[in-house]
Amino acid sequence: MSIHRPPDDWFQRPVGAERAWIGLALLWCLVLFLMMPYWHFKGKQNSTGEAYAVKPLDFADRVRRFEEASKVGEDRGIPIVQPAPGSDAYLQASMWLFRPILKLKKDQTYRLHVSSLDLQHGFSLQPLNMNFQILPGYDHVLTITPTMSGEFPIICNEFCGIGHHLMTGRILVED
Ligand SMILES: [Cu+2]
Repeated sequence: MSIHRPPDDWFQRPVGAERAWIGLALLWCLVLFLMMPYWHFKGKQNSTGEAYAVKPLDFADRVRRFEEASKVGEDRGIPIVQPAPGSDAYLQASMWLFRPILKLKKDQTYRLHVSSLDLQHGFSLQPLNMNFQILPGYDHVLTITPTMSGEFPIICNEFCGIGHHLMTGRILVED
């Protein structure tokens, strides 16, 4: 420990391998920095940026109405809902479940509204690894067009409490 200031000539310019590594690290920082705007325009899984303010209870209300209007089944108490192609679909996140289970048609486009009733959750679509934040107070609209049929689990990837590891949902896509 020292209470004296270092000598004025303490700095020595990096040379040789040290200089090369600093240069490489800086270059890589710039590449990653430029990837952000690049991916914003060229990435195929960006959100539309379309979002609206919504009160959590109002959103829950819309989800209930959506479920009642297009329900086609039920699995362990969670409704299975099949919206008309091209229409609005709703997904509600809350501690610690997603509802409803969505049944979509391949190659059809939907406007998927996602929001949370309580705190921040994560929407991670598997196995495609698409990720979005789900925030209470925001109705976030994702324009989605499934290109594969099958069953796609949704997992919450934002730690949200004691039941977080159990928080899963599903999107079913049929031909
Ligand atoms: Cu969670």
